[in-house]
Amino acid sequence: MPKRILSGAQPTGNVHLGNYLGALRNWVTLQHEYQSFFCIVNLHAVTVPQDPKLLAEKTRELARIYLAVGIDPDISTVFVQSDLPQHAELTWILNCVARMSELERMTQFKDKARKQSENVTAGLFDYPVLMASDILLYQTDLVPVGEDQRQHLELTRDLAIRFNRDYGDTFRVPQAYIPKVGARIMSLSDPTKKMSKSDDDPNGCVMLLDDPEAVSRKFKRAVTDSGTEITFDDSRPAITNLLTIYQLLTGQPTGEIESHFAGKGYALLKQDLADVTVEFLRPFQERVKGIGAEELNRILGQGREKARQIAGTTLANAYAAMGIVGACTTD
Ligand code: ATP
Ligand code: LTN
Repeated sequence: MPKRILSGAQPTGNVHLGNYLGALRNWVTLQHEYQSFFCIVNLHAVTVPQDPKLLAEKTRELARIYLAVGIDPDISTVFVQSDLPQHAELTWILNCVARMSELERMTQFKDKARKQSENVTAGLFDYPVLMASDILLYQTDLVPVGEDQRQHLELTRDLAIRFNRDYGDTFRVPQAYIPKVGARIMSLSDPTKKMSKSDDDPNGCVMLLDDPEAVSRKFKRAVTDSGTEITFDDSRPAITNLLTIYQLLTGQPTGEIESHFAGKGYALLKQDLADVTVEFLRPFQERVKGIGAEELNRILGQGREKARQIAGTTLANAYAAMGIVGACTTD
């Protein structure tokens, strides 16, 4: 049996190059090697306020993006988190295993709570437990995510180990799978911060659905380092970030890229990078448009059925292990 992977992204805002290069792109490769589950985590999205109409639209748009980047629904399971009530049910169970103190240590919670200060929901605090449920329900071996999710993965492992110890072997203990190159794409306007859709400066972030003009403009305005050298060098984070994006999109080795740009100026690097990005985005955006509503319904329905079989069994086992009997685990 091939090992199983599961990952997910929130249907909020717009998907950007950081999401693609740090996450989606790896999923596409991994699906050929692993039994793969890719989830659209709309229940995570509502841990902060969302416009209901927009959330519904973005949920389907993200499913289209998964498919258009190359996730193949015939070999991978693509599904929407809220279509499986088991995610919310297992979250309750794991809430009774997780400790307040360990959730209080989560840096993503602390960052997000600081930004919102007053209206921090219990759901935001509980976000990592819902994520643990997503992962543990499918007896996942590996979880491909960006570096920023490492702490959540550690928590997931701790919860699985604790549950198994206290109630008997129920969950497979998963591992994070964090790619070495491109795990963290930085903002074009501030290379000390990760590229993020919540960036205050919209020029820092190239969206997968941006038109060619926006792509060129954003790369043209990208900040650079002092000096003129175009080489991969950790002490020059802005240029290294641009070169990393170039490398991931072209697949060329480091040395080849450095000699291509040797003696050339930053303006040319930015122009080349914009061209490469536009060429990558054009067919992708065509595919997004080409996925009709009925086809999407069929794919997500098929994903839900495949997911339900596994999630239902795991949840039933977890209930039984805890002595929660007579519980209805099918919907
Ligand atoms: P944002 O910070 O833009 O709001 P996010 O982390 O909330 O992004 P999600 O949609 O939840 O985005 O995550 C999708 C995936 O993209 C995750 O695996 C996350 O680790 C990854 N990711 C997000 N930003 C980057 C980045 N700048 N570089 C690499 N990977 C990233
Ligand atoms: N927290 C993740 C999204 C996420 C996820 C998951 C990733 C929710 N559930 C399960 C992997 C596995 C994020 O913000 N990127």
